[in-house]
Amino acid sequence: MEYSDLLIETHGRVAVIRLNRPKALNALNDNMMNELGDALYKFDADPAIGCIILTGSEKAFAAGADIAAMANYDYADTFGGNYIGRNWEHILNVRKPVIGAVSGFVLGGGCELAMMCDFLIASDTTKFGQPEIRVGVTPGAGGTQRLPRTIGKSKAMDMLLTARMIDAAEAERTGLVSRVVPADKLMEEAIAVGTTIAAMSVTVAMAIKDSVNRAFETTLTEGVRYERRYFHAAFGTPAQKEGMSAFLAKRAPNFDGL
Ligand code: CO8
Repeated sequence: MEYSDLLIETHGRVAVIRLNRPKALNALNDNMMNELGDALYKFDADPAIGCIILTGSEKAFAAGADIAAMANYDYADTFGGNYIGRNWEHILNVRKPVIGAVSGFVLGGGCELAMMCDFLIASDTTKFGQPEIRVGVTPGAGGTQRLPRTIGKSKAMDMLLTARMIDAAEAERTGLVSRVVPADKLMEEAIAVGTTIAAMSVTVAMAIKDSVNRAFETTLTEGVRYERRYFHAAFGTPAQKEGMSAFLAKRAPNFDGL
């Protein structure tokens, strides 16, 4: 598939998917979401890739769903024929780690997409917001659900009800992002982090990701039980043999292909 709204690169075992509709600040439309799903699934299935980075431009990761495309929809379009959202959650099916490397505007559906990544590295120019209320709609891809779980109810309500944007420093304080770096170092840092992850066993990385995500869907006791199954199963993998024997032999592990 040729992509018109994405740019794709690989750096060793790290794939970079870049949202690319610069004239509309990467506003997310149907075509882009279809292409994103296609690219994510391809890299998830590619044994040469161990980690995926989702990014945008320095000015905007994404300024939200495409308002021009949605403005004239009625209920039948959104729920029925066009069904906005049918192609928004492919990213949640990706089993390999997905890092969001964000900069500039991360708004509305852009913030919701970012929150579907496994963790976020942000440039110091990033602004996060859920300004849907200002265009007369509620969030529709998890903003009212993932944001309060991530940053707490009070700050989430503040952002969702006032449309206030928060900057990268506030986002880091609240736990929305894991690292903040200067804008001109964003991709260097993200690719370095991605390379670190991709050098681990992809099987174990996928198990950890699945187990962490389980924490948001179940009780603590069930979650720990789920984790324990993966821990026991790890002893059936070549990665455990390699990792532990490398440690005991005081050498670096080689998880290539494991
Ligand atoms: N949709 C379409 N076009 C956009 C969007 C958008 N979300 N954001 C910016 N653009 C376009 C502008 O229309 C403009 O185009 P043009 O040059 O042709 O006029 C271009 O990008 C540049 O934008 P501005 O001139 O406005 O740039 P500024 O630097 O002055 O302002 C802002 C930047 C603050 C980001 C401003 O553009 C803005 O407020 N954008 C809208 C933000 C917003 O409201 N986002 C939420 C949209 S609703 C949503 O995301 C719902 C998601 C639900 C998903 C559900 C799936 C199931």
